[in-house]
Amino acid sequence: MSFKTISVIGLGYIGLPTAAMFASRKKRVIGLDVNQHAVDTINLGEIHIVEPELDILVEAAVTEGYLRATTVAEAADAFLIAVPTPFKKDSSETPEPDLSYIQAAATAIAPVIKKGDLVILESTSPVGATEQLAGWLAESRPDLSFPQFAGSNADVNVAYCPERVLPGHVVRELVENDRVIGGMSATCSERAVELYRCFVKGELVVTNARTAEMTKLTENSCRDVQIAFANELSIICDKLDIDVWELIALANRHPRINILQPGPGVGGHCIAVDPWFIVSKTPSEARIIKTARAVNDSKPIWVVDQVKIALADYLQLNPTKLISDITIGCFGIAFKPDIDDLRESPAMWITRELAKTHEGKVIAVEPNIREISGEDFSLVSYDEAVNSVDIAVLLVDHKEFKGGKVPKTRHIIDTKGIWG
Ligand code: SAJ
Repeated sequence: MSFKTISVIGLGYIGLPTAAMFASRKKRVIGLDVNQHAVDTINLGEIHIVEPELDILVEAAVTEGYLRATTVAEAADAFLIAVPTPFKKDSSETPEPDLSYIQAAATAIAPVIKKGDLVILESTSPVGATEQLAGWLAESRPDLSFPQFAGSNADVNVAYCPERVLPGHVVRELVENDRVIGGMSATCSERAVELYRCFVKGELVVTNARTAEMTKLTENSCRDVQIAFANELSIICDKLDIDVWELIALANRHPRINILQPGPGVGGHCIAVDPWFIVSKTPSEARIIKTARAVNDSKPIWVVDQVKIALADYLQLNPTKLISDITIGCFGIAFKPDIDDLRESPAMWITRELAKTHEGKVIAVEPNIREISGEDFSLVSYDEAVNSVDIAVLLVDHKEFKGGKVPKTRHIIDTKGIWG
């Protein structure tokens, strides 16, 4: 049976592009979200998030009548859950994943699912979350059978199929990337492959649900560990008076070495979060993964300390100046280059920390953001900052800064090595 109607639950950075992609293949798509503003915006053919090319896709999908958003679940042939999975904000050393959004999605769709439907979890999740989702659905619908009991004969098929797209390239990567398909039974996987075949040109590689869940966590944890290695090197090199950028470039000439780049820390809503999903399940075993998190989380603190050292040096060289006379300029506040996303941004954390603690002025340059309010620092133009800062802190390697004017001060803390 082919999929005529597809419901996408959670219309955020992953759900909305996925919904638009199915709609572009002339599937009837119903987008479900709890955010009325998002629903209204999409129904006008507009988007509430920043992602290249997505606006054109959504406008076409809504205008042609293939995509419609709602806050109330409706019947469909396939349900794709793409809701957030943050971790719980408690004081424990190892943050625990919060599956309440997945549970809420299960509660919302349970009344409308029927025999023959396919339910897919796309949200980054701890191992076992897909089985948990199937458990919640089974509790709500005792009249239907699910794969944890009925295997390939289940009335409703359930699979885990993680996204692995890079923000800023989502529309292209959704189509081109290979995709891991983790069904709870062979039939679940077959049905999921059939669904994604609608638009995915990459390979659809089948495994079981638990392995698919762990694959996604492994990819992001691997990157976190590799970045931690680079960040640790940068601190070691600072102590030993070695240029870390030159060092990495030299080491990377070895045919089997590929070291990533250090920076002010690791940001975003994936790499800084997902490793905890492994650590919380296996705290005694996930030692490198946990240490990498600690190394990356401590890097912004190290950068702030570097600024304090620069401040002391500045005062020593300029004894007539007071600390309150000194202007610190932060170049970049986004979590990575050439985007406007501030989520878990180490650059933003550093800028805020400096603005909170420094007695003088703190200004910031962020080419991808026009205005900012409620902060203790102000956004200024690149030119203004270059000409007025006493201490410059380069935090993001935005294209505007690469090869751009270098601030006129000898006190530069360049966390990305672009003003060398
Ligand atoms: N970073 C460094 N040094 C590097 C590379 C990155 O410090 O050499 C920093 C960035 O500045 C940023 C953070 O790491 O603060 C994360 O950036 P990223 O570009 O590595 O990753 P994300 O968070 O934008 O997207 C990741 C991707 N995962 C992998 O590359 C393994 C993407 O494919 C996933 O789909 C996405 O997470 C996700 O949604 O899980």
